This record gives sequence, C-alpha cells and structure tokens, in this order.
Amino acid sequence: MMRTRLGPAVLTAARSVTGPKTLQSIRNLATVAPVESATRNHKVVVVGGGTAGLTIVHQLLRTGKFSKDDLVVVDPAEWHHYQPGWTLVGGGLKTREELRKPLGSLIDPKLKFYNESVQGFSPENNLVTLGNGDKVSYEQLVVVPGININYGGIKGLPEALADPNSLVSSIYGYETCNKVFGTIQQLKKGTAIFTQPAGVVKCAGAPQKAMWLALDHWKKAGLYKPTDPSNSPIKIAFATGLPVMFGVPKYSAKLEELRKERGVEGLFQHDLVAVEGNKATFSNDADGGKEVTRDFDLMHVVPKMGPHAFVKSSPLANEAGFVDVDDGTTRSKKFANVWSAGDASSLPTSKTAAAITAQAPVLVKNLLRAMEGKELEPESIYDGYTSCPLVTEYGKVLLAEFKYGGVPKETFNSWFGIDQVEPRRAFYHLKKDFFPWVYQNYMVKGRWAGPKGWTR
Ligand code: UQ1
Repeated sequence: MMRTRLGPAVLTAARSVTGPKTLQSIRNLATVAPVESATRNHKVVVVGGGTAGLTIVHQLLRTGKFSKDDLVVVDPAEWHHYQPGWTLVGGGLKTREELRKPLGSLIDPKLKFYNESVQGFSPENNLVTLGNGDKVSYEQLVVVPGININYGGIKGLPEALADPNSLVSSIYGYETCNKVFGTIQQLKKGTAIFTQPAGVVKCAGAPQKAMWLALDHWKKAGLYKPTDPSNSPIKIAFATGLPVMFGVPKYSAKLEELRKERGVEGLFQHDLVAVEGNKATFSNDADGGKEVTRDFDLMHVVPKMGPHAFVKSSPLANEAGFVDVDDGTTRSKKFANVWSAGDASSLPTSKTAAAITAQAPVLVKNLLRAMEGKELEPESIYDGYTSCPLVTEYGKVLLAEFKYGGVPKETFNSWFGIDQVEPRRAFYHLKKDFFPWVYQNYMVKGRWAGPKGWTR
C-alpha cells in the first residue's frame, strides 16, 4: 500500500542508505536481522509527541488524506504531561498523576509510533536517524520536540531540588512540582523568593503564578499581610531576569500594580546563578552582572531552558538553536519540506499550549499545500497568537492573550467587550476546569483550535 504512495524523493533517499532493495525486503531486514539498522519510509514524520506533535499529527490524520502508517510520531517518552496544569499542582489544586497519560494511549492506531529518541537530521536526504540507529525517511518533516530543562544551569540547583529537607522546589518538572505545595505549607516565617531566569522559558507567566498562589495561601493562613509586609511573619520577593513583570506592556502594568499593592519586593534583572544552603546568588544584570547574595527560607526556582542538543546541532537550527522557520508560515527557512511549531521553533512568541492552538492549523494547511505541490495560500499565516492564563490568587485569573509585538488579542474582549486585564473568576474556571478538559478530549485529537473553537 505504502509503496504506491511514496514519492520519488523518498525512494531515492531510501536507496541511498540501504542499497537498491525493495521496500518489502527493507522491512524484512528490520524484523529478521534487528542488529542492522533499517530504513523506514513514511509520508510525514512528526518528531515530538507533546502538545504540538499530537495536535498537528491528528489534524493531518483527520483530513482523510492519509493511509495507515503514512504518518509517524517519534518520541522516546513514556508519558505525555499536561504541563499547564503543573502550576495548579504547585497550588495544591491538582495532582500530577491526573495530568499525565501514557503517550502511546494518545496516539491514534492509524499512526506509526516510534517510541525512540532522535540522533540527528539529514534534511538533504530527507532522513531522520533514530536513537537505535534506524533511519526514517519522509516527504515532509515536522520538528516539534519542545525544549530542554537545564537544571544544572544554576549551580547547586539539582542538589537543592533533590534534597527532601530543603524548601527549594519548582513547578517546571514532573518530579519537582510535587514538592512545591508542601514547602508552601511548611513555611511559617522567613523570606520566600520566587525566581524567573533571564532567557527563554516555557510560559513566561508561570513563575509568578506560583508566587501569587503561595502569597494567597499565606495570606489566608494569617502569615502574610499584603498591606503590612514588614510586620508579617513571611516576606516575599520576586527575582526575575527581566526588567519588568511581564513581556506585554498592558498586562505588565497591571501585574506591577498587584506586586506593589501586595507588598512583594521586586528584584528586576536579577538572574539566579547559584543556590547553596539558604543562600541564593544572583547576577544583577542592571549592574554589569555584579553578584548579589540573598538569604532565603523558601525558594521557588525556574530553571534555565534551551533547545535540545539534537536540534541545536542540526542543519535545521538558527544561531540560538531553534528550528529556523518563517514567522508566518511555520516553514523552515532552509528546507521547503520541513516545518516547526511550539517551543522548539524560532517563532518569536511566548511558548504555551495556547500558542499551539493557533500554530497547528496554519502549519497543517501549509504542509498539505506543499505536499500537493501548490503555492501556500497567502492568508494562511500565523499572527503570533499566544495566551497566558495568569492565576493571580485562588479563584482569579488574568487572561492575557496577545500576538506578535505584544499586541493584545483578547477573545472575550472581541466577543463581549470584557477587558481581560481584570482578574476574573470565570477565567479561573477556564484555566482549572475547561482547558484541561478540552485539551484531553479535543485538542490532542486534532479537534480544537483554541479561540477559533472546535473543528470537525
Ligand atoms: C486554549 O485553547 C488552551 O488549550 C486548551 C489553553 O490551555 C493550555 C489556554 O490556556 C488557552 C488560553 C486556550 C485558548 C482558548 C480560549 C477559548 C481563549
């Protein structure tokens, strides 16, 4: 079946690696002599089974244009996590277990799933090399493996996170998000510091969401008085590598107002470089990187993040190591049959699941046009849409939604004239109840386009 559907480029690519064998014999080789690496041929290979990968591959499948095993997902992970929910784990509102599913169970049986890592890309030959040495050839490649969390990028952080007695934690990982709420409950007095690094992170609002929930918890427990922080048992500081509370001026102004109103000390352009015992060392980037040391009793840390090595070292990457794609079409600037979205891509927007709701349909439409040998449609352009449901206290969310250039693009403002800068209870329920539900039941199945609603 697949033999008749393969394009000439793919056949050439397959032969260049394994010699002029029939495809059937290539497959036999794989089963009979597994020690030798094999070439497996598919139409579209999607590297990454995260939010972008699952959404895109299932949208492709739902077009009805593909047969069994035409579409491939490559990912070494055992589990798929709903990462936007980890903030709520940090606030004691959800368990990390309810936010994960076995990755295999989320992949449609009509797709081929290689539960393997990727060693490298050979885009000139339309080949991906898997961790086990097998080669996978493609007509179109979608590179969406996300980004890597680099715990070691802050000296002493891995040790502090692993120490069950330290009050150092992070909502950014499956292992560490479970520690967060316990540390908040344990702290009865002292200084709490919440950090955000300089450089790229997933969901740039999440570092302060963790803080706002903790502050509210301590306030309710009588341990923090926002109007009189100097006479409160607990003091709170937000230490961020950025010069402002948030990258979008409209929301940043509101969050800065909240910070002042609530008596939180702002340490701007302070980038955490080391943790040792109860001492945190920051690089003060406003003062030529001068080191500043602070004592803390509790610290919530957001680690450094960056592209995976197998992407960064590949011909697909830009200088910074992200898959170099056009901001509008999501197509690789270097290889016309390569595409990217989400965290791994160079798209200059905030890295969130909400962004994928807008990126995926554009990528899918453009990829299909390219596959049919047609010009891309000029209207199929991603505008940079992303969103950050910013939990500002238990029961309230400021729903930041914006596009390229930090320009607000608010769904409920355009429908109902509601200014989303105001934290609201309805948005909290969107974040806590609706988004996890629609994600699980529709989005990763390729049937949800965010503010554009359900698709067929
Ligand atoms: C969204 O669709 C989504 O995914 C299910 C989120 O969760 C991660 C979001 O945070 C947001 C904001 C959206 C966008 C949808 C609407 C209706 C604003």
